[in-house]
Amino acid sequence: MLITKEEIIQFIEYIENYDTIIIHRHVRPDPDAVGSQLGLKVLLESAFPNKRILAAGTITEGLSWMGRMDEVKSEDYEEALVIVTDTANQDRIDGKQYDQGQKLIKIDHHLIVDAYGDLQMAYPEATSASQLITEIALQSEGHIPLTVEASKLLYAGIVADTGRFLYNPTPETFEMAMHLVTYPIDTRKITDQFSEKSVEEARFEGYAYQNIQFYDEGVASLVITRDIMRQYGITEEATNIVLTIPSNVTGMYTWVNFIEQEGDNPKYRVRLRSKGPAINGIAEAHDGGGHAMASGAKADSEEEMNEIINELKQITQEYRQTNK
Ligand SMILES: [Mn+2]
Repeated sequence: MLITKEEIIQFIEYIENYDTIIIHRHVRPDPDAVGSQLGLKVLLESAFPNKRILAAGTITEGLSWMGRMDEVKSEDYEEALVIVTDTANQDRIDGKQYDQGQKLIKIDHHLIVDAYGDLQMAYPEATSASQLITEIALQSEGHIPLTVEASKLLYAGIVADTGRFLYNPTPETFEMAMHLVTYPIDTRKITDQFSEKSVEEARFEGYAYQNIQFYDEGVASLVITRDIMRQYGITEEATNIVLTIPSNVTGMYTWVNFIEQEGDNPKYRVRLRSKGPAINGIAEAHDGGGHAMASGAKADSEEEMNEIINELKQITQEYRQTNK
């Protein structure tokens, strides 16, 4: 268990003191954001049937299988406790009235860059926010017991943020998952929600596998034109599904996708990924930025695309030399 006993006691005290509780999470939600938000909502609803528990924010079409958001009005905040899950900084909170409540609680697993809230349960060593919500339920000594409905949502959040238990799961990750699967939930069905693709997407993946350039330097690149998107019936958003392909190819350390835009400014959107050298410097040099292993940039010409590929080759070669 990661969360301290004192924080759990404080958390339950806050919950007991408010009749209206509004739960927020980050913009452009992923399954962990929604899983932790709605998982906590259904837990509190079942433990405190007389309280009003509201989920704030906008949900995307792709996550509607997890549940729905509530309509939250300004006056709802007046006497409310507000909880924000899975959100490192206040700029990224979906729903700008999150600071209009009586008290604010943060529950998050990202690096601590913005310490906000009257109570902060921030544990970067947790692999998902859903893992932390599960812990709260287990540590609550019966005040907020787990339910089947919550287990589905929290399991989905854990599965999504760990890439189906592939990315650095910890003993706590498995421990929480173990408790969740003691409930009658269809884990296969939940996992399938993340791996299923349409026929168009499957065909487009085939195109990507055939057309990715693999360079000896350990760099891979793929150009996705508007023509190709049209031909395969794929939206620009869906082109994301081929981005990770080179990560499973032996000898590849950095890779890039160039996605052609409608207009000329920029001509290409650039998605950069790495499992070795930091690539955010290259992204910054090309009108972008991001994380060391995942960044975005822009390219205005074929020439700039080649520049980016050459820069990747250079840092990748350097990285391979120093990490033999
Ligand atoms: Mn998360």
